[in-house]
Amino acid sequence: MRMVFRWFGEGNDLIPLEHVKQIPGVEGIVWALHDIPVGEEWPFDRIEEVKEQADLHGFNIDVVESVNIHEDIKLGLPSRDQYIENYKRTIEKLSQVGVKVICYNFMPVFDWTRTDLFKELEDGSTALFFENEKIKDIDPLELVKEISSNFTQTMPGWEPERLKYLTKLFELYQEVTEEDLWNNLQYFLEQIIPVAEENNIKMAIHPDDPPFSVFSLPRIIINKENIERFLKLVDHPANGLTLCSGSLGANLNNNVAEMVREFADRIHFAHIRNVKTYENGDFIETSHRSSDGSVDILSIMKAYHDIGFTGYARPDHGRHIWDEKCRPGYGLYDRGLGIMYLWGIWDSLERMKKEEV
Ligand code: DNO
Ligand code: MN
Repeated sequence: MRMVFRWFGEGNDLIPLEHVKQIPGVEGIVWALHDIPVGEEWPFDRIEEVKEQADLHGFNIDVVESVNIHEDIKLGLPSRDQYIENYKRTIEKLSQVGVKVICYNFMPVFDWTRTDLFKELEDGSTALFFENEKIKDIDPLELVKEISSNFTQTMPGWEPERLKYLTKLFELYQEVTEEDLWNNLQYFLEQIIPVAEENNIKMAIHPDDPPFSVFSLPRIIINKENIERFLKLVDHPANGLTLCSGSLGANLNNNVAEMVREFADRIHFAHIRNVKTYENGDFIETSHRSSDGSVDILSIMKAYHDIGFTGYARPDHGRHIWDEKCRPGYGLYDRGLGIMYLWGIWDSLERMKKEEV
């Protein structure tokens, strides 16, 4: 397991890389050019700039999260071909600086969806929260306004240039069924995977978050059956997964440890976090500890260990603790604690394995 840490870039992330360096066992940053509009080709000098910053701290830049997919590709519009070409050029450039994994998602309109970014937990910390009833009643535009008024930095997936087109996008998606979305994903993959392979890059789709339809938008990367279907769309190692325990875990029927075993050789990137899910469909993000949420992080780590996982892993969202002023879900402290929990489990498993021999 190769531990990495998501970092939003110089001037865009409040956490200095010096501090990330103080978390044990982190070898790389998970990065992106967050200010480049979705669909555009990434400029090579900007990519090199990130490499230089990472080099200064001895971090690798092997994992990019995310090169986002333009809506026209998801919608299957004729203009998608140009955006797919841009995506290919970006893959080629990323490969030149040694990138190995590209995380992306295929969720219509929104990346993750929550109703509250700072919901208080019993211990006074706050975390991202999803309230099922609220989602049913609220107009998506209202939610976006409410959510965006709570933070000043741009959140990936919630970029202003995308949100301006929200009403139009919703209209366009009215015509798109789940089957259409599958076809549009296949069209994208059939063009992208050969380029990824040539460039020694693994594509790693992130599951939908939450793993069910929100605002009547189609959602497809949501459970084991659908992931099986996804992997067969282009049955090649370069067409792989970012297995996110917290996203999938928001559906209590998803057994993430089982998925780790089943999809072992196609998991290129592991997102590890916990959520507490309630019967009414609400869920809140918790600490990484197994006993704090509904996702059995211990079994998941055991599964990764059993398959001999050598891919990249990162702690996913954390809570906001110790009065840290941070980007929702992406503070330093709780993700640092998360990493130590994950290493604690991993090291124990390693030691036990050695002692067995
Ligand atoms: C949620 C997070 C996501 C993720 C993107 C990947 O679990 O990991 O925001 O970054 O969906 O494209
Ligand atoms: Mn994730």
